[in-house]
Amino acid sequence: MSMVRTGVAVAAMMWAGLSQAQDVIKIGVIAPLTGPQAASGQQIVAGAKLYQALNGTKVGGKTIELVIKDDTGVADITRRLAQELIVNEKVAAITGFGLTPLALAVGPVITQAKVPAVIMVAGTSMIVGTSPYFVRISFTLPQNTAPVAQWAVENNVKTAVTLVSDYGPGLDAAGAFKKRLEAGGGKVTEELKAPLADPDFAPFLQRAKDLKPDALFLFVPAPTAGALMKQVVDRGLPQSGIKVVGTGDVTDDDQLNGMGDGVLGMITSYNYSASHDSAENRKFVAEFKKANANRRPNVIGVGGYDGIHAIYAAIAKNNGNTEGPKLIEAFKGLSWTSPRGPVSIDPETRDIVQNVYVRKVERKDGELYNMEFKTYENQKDPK
Ligand code: VNL
Repeated sequence: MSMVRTGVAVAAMMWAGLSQAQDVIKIGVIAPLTGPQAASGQQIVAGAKLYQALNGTKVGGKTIELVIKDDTGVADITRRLAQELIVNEKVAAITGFGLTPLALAVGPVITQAKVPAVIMVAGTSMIVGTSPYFVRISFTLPQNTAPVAQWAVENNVKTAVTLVSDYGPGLDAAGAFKKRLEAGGGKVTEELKAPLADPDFAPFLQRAKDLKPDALFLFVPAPTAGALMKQVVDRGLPQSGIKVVGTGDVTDDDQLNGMGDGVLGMITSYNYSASHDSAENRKFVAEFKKANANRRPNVIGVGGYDGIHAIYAAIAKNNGNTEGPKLIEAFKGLSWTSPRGPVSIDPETRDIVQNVYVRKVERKDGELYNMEFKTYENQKDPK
């Protein structure tokens, strides 16, 4: 009798364990939490955790569990972690990817395993086309560059020099700037490229100053912005008669206050500003600061937040079914109001469609902000 009862009890416990496992959906978050890109990883994780803190962990009766891993910004580690998360943890999707090479490294893994990967940061245009399982909620560099190039055309810039980090997003940004400026009658007179790792910007900035163009266009990945802009300001470029412009990566919200008054007046275009004037953003910024020792969210923080939102929305749309081929379909055509403004996922390309804003660095309430003054609505990647 007691053996029967024990058997029943064990079976009941096993059943409880099994149904509990089935009720949990694991999502792998791979981010550079240490190393030179650590600032990006911290923003990803802070944004992702904030989404769960504000919206709970339940979707369609299941519990969403984030499994967070540090790839240290090294692509081979990103790939290995993706494999381990898929094979051992049985994650329904992976997300994160703080740099273009880190996203590209997981393409073959997700294609083979048929597991969706949601890109929260990487911005090189071609990434999403390399696997039918990629979705992007961040931005593309051509998308974020075209409006500031248009601003240059409209503000009498006839000659420009471009200075970018020498890898995918930098080449995309420089190419997009040149295309727009030259379509508007201007000319890029020199295309400078600085190494991605440990760059010394001094010789490039001196070269740009000597060339005396009407404008200097800049792109570096956001965590490098502070180092670049210190050199730009120290060399007096903004005062030299050259209009210094860029994508919003170089006036990164996470570091803008540390750049000082030398960056006042700088024009950039971007998909997100911490000063974006909407109810959703005011709440997002206030809650992010509260949860992160008053740190300001940047484009990557909002990427972490929106990436988890997109995953929740896709799982909800499928009533909790997370089979890879069905889950990737559910991302197509999603639309929502992000802290950055209205966004959607293009069902054809799986890339983000969003507003891009032209902004100017101004002082507000004692702090530096990128103040939006012109909006280009519903921008796709301008292929
Ligand atoms: C990339 C593009 C990375 C823009 C960034 O910061 C950024 C990338 C980490 O595609 O590697 O601001």
